[in-house]
Amino acid sequence: MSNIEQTLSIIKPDAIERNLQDKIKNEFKNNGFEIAKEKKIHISKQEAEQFYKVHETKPFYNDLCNYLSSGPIIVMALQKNNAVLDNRKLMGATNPKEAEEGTLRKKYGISIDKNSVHGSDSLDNAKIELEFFFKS
Ligand code: IDP
Ligand code: MG
Repeated sequence: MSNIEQTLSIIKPDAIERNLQDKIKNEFKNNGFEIAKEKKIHISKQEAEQFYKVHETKPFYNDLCNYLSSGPIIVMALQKNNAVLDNRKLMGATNPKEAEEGTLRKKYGISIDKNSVHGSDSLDNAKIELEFFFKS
């Protein structure tokens, strides 16, 4: 049965800085994702704080928001069957040191804070996060 979903993916500043965007986009395409929407933006700290609001009580919140607003990012709506879970699998664990071989964070991530990609963690959050960046 088909279960087409869209999930929000972000290529984070550390990956853009190292010019990895085409490689990472090809990884998505080669794994069956269609890039349904895409834009390159540079968000403010305030926007990063809104986006990561679920983490506002975490000790790393301030650094995280400074980081996501530190340079350009590419935000994408990725579409395929089971896109949310499949993207999380393709990304790998939050900490690149713990990520499985072949995953994006293992291949491209530098550290837990510079882990190259974001992906929505549930279908509900995907809808909220897509709306955040692609308000119609
Ligand atoms: P996720 O990106 O795998 O969903 P989350 O727990 O939602 O991971 O955390 C959001 C982002 O916050 C991570 O991608 C990572 O960049 C950063 N982060 C998470 N945990 C830590 C930490 O312990 N120290 C520093 N940064 C962290
Ligand atoms: Mg998360």
